[in-house]
Amino acid sequence: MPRTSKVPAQDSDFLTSPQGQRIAHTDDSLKAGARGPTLMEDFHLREKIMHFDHERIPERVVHARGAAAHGVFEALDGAADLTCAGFLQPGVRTPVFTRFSTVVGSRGSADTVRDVRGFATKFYTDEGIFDLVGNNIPVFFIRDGVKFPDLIHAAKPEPDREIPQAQTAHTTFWDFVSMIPESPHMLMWAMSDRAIPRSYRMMEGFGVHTFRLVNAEGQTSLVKFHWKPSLGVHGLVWDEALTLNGVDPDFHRRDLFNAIGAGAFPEWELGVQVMPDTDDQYFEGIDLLDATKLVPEELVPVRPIGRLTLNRNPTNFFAEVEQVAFHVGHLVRGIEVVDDPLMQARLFSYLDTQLTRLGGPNFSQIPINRPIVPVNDNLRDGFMQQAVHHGRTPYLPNAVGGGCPFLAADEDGGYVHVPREVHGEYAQATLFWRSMTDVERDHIVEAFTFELSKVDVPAVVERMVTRLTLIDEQLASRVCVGLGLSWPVVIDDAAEATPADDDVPDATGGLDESPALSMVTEDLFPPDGRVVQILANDGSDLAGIRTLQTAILGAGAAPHVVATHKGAITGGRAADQLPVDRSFHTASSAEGDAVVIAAGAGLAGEPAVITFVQSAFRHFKPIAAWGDGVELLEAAGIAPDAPGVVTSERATKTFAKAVLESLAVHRHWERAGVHPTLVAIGEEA
Ligand code: HDE
Repeated sequence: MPRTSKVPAQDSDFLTSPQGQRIAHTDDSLKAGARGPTLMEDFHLREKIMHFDHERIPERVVHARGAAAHGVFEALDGAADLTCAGFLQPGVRTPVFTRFSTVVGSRGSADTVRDVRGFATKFYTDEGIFDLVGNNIPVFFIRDGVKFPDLIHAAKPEPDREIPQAQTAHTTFWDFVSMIPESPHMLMWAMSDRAIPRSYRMMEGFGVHTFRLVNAEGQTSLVKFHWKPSLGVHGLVWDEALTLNGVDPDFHRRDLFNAIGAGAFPEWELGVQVMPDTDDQYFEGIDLLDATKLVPEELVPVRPIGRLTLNRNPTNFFAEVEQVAFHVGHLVRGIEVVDDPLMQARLFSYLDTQLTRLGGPNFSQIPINRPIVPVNDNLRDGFMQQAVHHGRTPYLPNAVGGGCPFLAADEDGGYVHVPREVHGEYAQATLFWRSMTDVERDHIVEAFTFELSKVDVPAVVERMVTRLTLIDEQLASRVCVGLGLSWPVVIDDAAEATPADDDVPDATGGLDESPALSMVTEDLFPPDGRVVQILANDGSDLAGIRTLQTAILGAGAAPHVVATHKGAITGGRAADQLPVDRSFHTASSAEGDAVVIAAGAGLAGEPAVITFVQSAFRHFKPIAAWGDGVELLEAAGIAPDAPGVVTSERATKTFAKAVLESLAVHRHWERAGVHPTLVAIGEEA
């Protein structure tokens, strides 16, 4: 549904001033002589410069860097008994706008940094706006909003030097979190590959907090929201993330924009874990008001209630992606928040921040923020008021205005809060570590080692290693190997190491492991929008490349021909030409999901191409070659029978099918050997 502005904007064929005067000349200012001085009466100059001077608005305090898309949400029949929310009744379709973001970096920072990702969706429902403002990680660093400014001050660039940008790998972040006993669970997630997603399209999303659903009979239940991507959950490997920050700092933004542009519409299933609404709001020993805890899916499976499809790119980034204002208090009847102190602070913050960011209290009138239902809010005036309100009774109760607008009772669709009485653990971090596959553990060890290597105060490192010891001794000792620390670390001041947050004896619901926490699975995923790089050159087998291109496109993936030069490559005959998508000057294997070497390319003697193929192999990606393309594999030291390597005499359909099947696995983790830190601590088994 187009969300257009009624403000006159681009409806003249002539260039005009903002006041509508047609402009005859815009290249020179009005001058007294040929070279100046410029005259004050040049209203066009002054308006043009004045407006330009004020084009920027403050970026978001957090989540400044983001990308978004429009789409549609269709309810399945899973929630009808849980909530009276109209948009969750079976078959109802609701327009939506979803914005993904990093947390720490500024607006212009790179996409593939290690960070939590925001996953915020605005539902333009028939009962008003509902915003689900979540993250791609199901828990949070802190459980009380009063600590949020401290967390963000510690994570943002250090204020004396404004370094580093968009990173938590620095002293102040680790100084702070090492003293926050509830943070290790989230830190485990943040140091996992979840924090370097392959694509926004391949992330899970979580509401994080518990919500209360209310059905038509007034019965309530407590739920946790989950978004599950149809493409599966996939990460980059760290080395790729580093490369991409240079090669294409817009990697995630571009990926989303291109996928939607190409018709590979990303999809997620919305689901809920449903828990009983008990007085203490605990479930199996897990505090449902504590955002540092999750409920394992093995205890409460996720019940699907809807499907989100993002199918339209923004028309104007500023008007839509920058000006969209999410707020956790934008709720519709049938959905309520709970007493969780993190949520309660958010309820204040999201409204408040818009006053500075969007310049006043009328931000709901900005096109992207407008509800699609009639509004009559009795709110008046304020900066940038767009409405011309009529009448003289913007107050209630009134008799002069006939008592309008009326209050809506429950049967009129009014939002009625369910009355509630107010009641004024590392176990889950360990559960996370135990649930990881070997390769995921290796990556967590490497991430902690990288981040703590950037910390220049030894006491902070030691405090953090002590915390890791409380999660798992093997984890701590492996990190110590990389940091060159002896283990166990002895802390002089025992008081420095705040005790583990295990006051709740069993916050794991009795589970030793929760496989749902792991990203590395045996599942196969559709290749929609995945990039297959075909390495070619003049003299390549163009017919073979075309066969492969057709098969890849047919499967919904994107073939990129990468050659030594841009323009076109020729086959055996000069007349036969094929367009090149990228040359090796700009292409990196980190941008692709698989590499195929064409016959006849003769690239085996090119050092840059050898490195290209080697890095794809080191990043566990499918690799294939046909004909004498195999020579490049040999030059790169890659055995043709290594896991995830496909070779063939010719580029037949069968070969193309094998490449696509290999792509569905995403990465061939079997290539990973025993991690050196395991050898170092004598646990190589
Ligand atoms: Fe936010 N958060 N947050 N946050 N948050 C903002 O709102 C805040 C928290 C999240 O794409 C701000 O409009 C406080 C948890 C997302 O526009 C601000 C606390 C979760 C986005 C704010 C939290 C989030 C924001 C900045 C602790 C995951 C981006 C600009 C009490 C469930 C939305 C703005 C978008 C944005 C405050 C904690 C997610 C300053 C005070 C937990 C996805 O209001």
